[in-house]
Amino acid sequence: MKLYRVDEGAVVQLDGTAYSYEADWNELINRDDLFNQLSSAIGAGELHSIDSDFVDRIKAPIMDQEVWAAGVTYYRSRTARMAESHDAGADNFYDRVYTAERPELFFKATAHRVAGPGQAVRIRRDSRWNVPEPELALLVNRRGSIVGYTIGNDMSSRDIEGENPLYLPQAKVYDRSCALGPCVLISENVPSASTGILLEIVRDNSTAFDGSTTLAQLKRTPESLVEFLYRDNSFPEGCFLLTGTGIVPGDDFTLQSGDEIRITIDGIGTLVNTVE
Ligand code: DO4
Ligand code: MG
Repeated sequence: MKLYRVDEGAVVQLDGTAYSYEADWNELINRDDLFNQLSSAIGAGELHSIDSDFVDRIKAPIMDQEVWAAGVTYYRSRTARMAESHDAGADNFYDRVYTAERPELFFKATAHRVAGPGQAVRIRRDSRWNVPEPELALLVNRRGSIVGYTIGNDMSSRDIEGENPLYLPQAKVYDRSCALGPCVLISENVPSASTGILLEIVRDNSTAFDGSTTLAQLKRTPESLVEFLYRDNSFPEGCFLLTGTGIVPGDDFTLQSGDEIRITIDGIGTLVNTVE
């Protein structure tokens, strides 16, 4: 079952049929037993079906949720981080966090910094080396339960991050440094290890970069990341938690204005954004 946010509330999509659902987004995603509630409402004929053209009105699936992110959860990310921070003498930190019990978790965005499907993401003006980070994003309710999954783009300035690990918030948090969507897959089960994550960057109508990974490469479980995030930390309206990237373009690649970023996760869909 897929849940989309639109101006008037939400659209629920089940077995190819879309149903309109007027509800406050913050309240909806924090309901107990969301999956069964929505299934029962559809089964009981309480929702009316709508045309598929709602897809032109989809918003980022976020209102008052914070966005947080995990880092160095894939071996590919560990390698890339160690290389970019080697000259600063910081590679050891990334090596250690990959195997440590405590994960790297950092604040990423609030709703006004998030681009929805089809909207532009940004490169910060004081950076010269930038990449998208395609990540499985968890939607976690205020009680710390994972209620769904969406696609996240953790836009990152690699030169700023590599210069000094203390610059991480500047490399990661700026206006429209994050994209989420197009929908939330509402599911009681974590997507399987074989779930594919694909990234394609299109420049001047041809592929400038493509790469893929699977959730089998994710070193930590979603539940363990959430457990650390919610330790002595409350989220009154729930939160999104990006689970880290396993796809990093080569060191000679940087995003440019006009690039189209296409991120696909099996079972969820494709999130498309252009670079402003
Ligand atoms: O350690 C820096 C951040 C890494 C990150 O965002 C990732 O691995 O996805
Ligand atoms: Mg990341």
